Amino acid sequence: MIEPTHMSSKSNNDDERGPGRDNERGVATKTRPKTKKPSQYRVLLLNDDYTPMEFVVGLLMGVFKKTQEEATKIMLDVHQNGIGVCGIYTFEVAETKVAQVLDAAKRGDHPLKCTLEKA
Ligand code: TYC
Repeated sequence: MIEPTHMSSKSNNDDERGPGRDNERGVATKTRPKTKKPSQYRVLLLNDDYTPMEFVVGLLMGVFKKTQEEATKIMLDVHQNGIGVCGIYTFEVAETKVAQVLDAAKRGDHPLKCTLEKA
C-alpha cells in the first residue's frame, strides 16, 4: 500500500482562479432577484332580488373569512348599491373564491352572482 506523503496547498479541485472559488463555474447565478409583486384581483358580489340576506352573510363568513359584523356590512352595501367588494386576492385565490360562491349559490338554488376584476 502506497500512502500519500505530501499534499500541495492547492487542493485537487481548485480551478485556475485559485482556492475558494470552486462554486463559480458555469451559468451566472447572481442575477437580479425577481421582485415583481403578483397582480391583485377584486372579488365582486352582485345584488339580486331573491338570494336571502342570511345566505350572503354566511358565504362572506365562510368563503371570505369575514366576521358576522363585516359580512353584514358588505351584504348591505351590495344590497343597497348593486355591487360590492368581498376582498382582494391574487388571481388563483380570487378565482377559487368566485367558484366557491357560484357553486354554493347553485347548490342553494339562488341566483347570486360573483365575479372578479383586476385591482
Ligand atoms: N337583495 C337581497 C335580498 O333582499 C339580498 C342580497 C344581498 C342578495 C347581496 C345578493 O349579493 C347580494 N334578499
